[in-house]
Amino acid sequence: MDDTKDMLYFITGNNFKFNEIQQLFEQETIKYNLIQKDLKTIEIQADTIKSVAEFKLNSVKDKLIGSSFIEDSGFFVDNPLNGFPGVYSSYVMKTIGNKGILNLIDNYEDSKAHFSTVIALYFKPLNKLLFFEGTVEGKISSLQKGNQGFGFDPIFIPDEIPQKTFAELTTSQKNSISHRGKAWMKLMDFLKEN
Ligand code: ITT
Repeated sequence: MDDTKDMLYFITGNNFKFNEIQQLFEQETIKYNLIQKDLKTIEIQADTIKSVAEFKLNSVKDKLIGSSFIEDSGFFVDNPLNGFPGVYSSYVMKTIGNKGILNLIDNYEDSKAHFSTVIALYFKPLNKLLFFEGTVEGKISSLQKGNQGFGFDPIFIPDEIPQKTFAELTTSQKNSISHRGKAWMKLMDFLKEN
């Protein structure tokens, strides 16, 4: 760790997410050390992942000792499930999982899906809460494929790489097109300017 740099805390209990962000972070030259903190956050059931993210960060606001961010992600099957599971993604992953989602779909060729991420940053120097969003569009694979990544990755085929699921990509390939990668780039642009 570089003692001359400020700390930037990523509050998450999900090590897969942290590893993706850490790999992106290592490509940058910025005045921060990135540190994972697994604080118990509260995830409310709201209509948008932005409201979930805002509540999640505010639920630990009293415990923050420096600039800190959380992120909330959702997986949306736009066709044929009208956006389900969306804000219910964690619960659906724990209950019916990828197999359950695949069972709800007949026509994989015509399916449409996306991932969205909202990063909520508490930026200490300005005492401000800021949001950075990222989305990736794609469709649903008829079979679970690949063993990289996590969560819904084995059933999501991004439009940019139409032959492969997210779980068949390396972390750096996924990061270069993913919801999380895009939200992260916006956060980086902000931190470099401030
Ligand atoms: P936190 O501690 O950061 O809250 P979490 O695992 O609860 O971690 P989310 O609520 O943001 O994260 O994620 C909702 C669900 O979506 C969860 O089941 C994840 O596994 C899944 N998910 C999130 N990002 C994903 C990604 O990049 N690829 C596949 N699935 C993802």
